[in-house]
Amino acid sequence: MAETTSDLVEITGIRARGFHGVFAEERRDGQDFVVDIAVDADLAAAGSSDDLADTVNYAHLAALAVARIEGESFDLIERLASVIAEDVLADDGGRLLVDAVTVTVHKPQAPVGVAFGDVTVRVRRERPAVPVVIALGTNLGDRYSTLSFAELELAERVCAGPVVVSDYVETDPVGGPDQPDYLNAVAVGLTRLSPTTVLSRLHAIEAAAGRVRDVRWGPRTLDLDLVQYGDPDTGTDIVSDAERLTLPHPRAHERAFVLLPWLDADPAAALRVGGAVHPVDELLGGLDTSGVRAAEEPDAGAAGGVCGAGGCAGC
Ligand code: A4P
Ligand code: MG
Repeated sequence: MAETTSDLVEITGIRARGFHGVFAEERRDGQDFVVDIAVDADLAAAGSSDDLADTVNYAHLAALAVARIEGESFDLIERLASVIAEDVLADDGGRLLVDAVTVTVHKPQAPVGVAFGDVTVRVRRERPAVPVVIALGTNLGDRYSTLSFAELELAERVCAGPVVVSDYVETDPVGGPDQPDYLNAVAVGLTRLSPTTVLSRLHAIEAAAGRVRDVRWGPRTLDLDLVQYGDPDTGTDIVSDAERLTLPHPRAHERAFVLLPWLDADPAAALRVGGAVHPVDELLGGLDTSGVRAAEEPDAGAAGGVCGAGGCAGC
């Protein structure tokens, strides 16, 4: 099962006046509450880009905490800590980066009746497991070994629980320069990682399979696209128009080499297109599927190709 990253953004000592507590005086007079927030997030991109857009802004975290301290009164600081944690998971300022959050609430003026140093409550919340759809494509090297390597890596590094992978399909290349036919598949599973962490794990798996990014839409040993994150049928899917991570994938709805295998992996699949949610079989009805054929796996003994890929277990 995929582990979250060990990178952290942490802000401590966020102080504001609130009216939380079970006693009438606390509700009437208020007191100071102090909050610490630590978010687990993959900071590799920010570490190399030096761009605030690639990390969680600690000022945003502080604003969320202050809004809750000064907002609706709760009896318990356990509740205050929980709602702050839920707010951070639901809204990290559009970064889609937070894998988990730890919130500590201090109540140093609590009416304890004896001299004391501090009272604290700490909660840790992870993202709920949500459905994730990943398109796999390869047209260089030993394509079968590469896809089976990618399946194992997705199960290990991205997904929580079982991953359903479609049958492989042989497909005519769409767009780009003259290039060999592709082997495509779609994997459907659950993840507890943030969308940005999923994307960076996909890039790491591509790199381990020898992917070199030179020609856009050009031939590649392995392409892993995040087609959809969350469930559009329940409105929990993430929609993003950021260039570094567009969700759902902007071209998935027009590609038979994605939709046909996806339907194989999940016959009830649905995809959001321009605000409306469509069953994938309905979207497929409007597409030319003649460039997508069932793939015939070669003899196991014929495998070769990407056996140098780090950790490859498919050869
Ligand atoms: N990016 C933004 N959103 C996403 C997302 N949802 N999933 C960014 C994955 N990446 C996303 O991708 C370019 C940039 O898109 C990344 O930096 C990422 O941050 P890339 O994988 O580096 O380059 P690419 O794959 O050449 O570009 P792109 O736009 O992903 O191409 P497509 O749409 O994947 O098309 N024909 C057949 N038959 N089968 C194929 O699999 N694949 C392609 C590539 C073309 N023709 C094909 C196939
Ligand atoms: Mg791609």
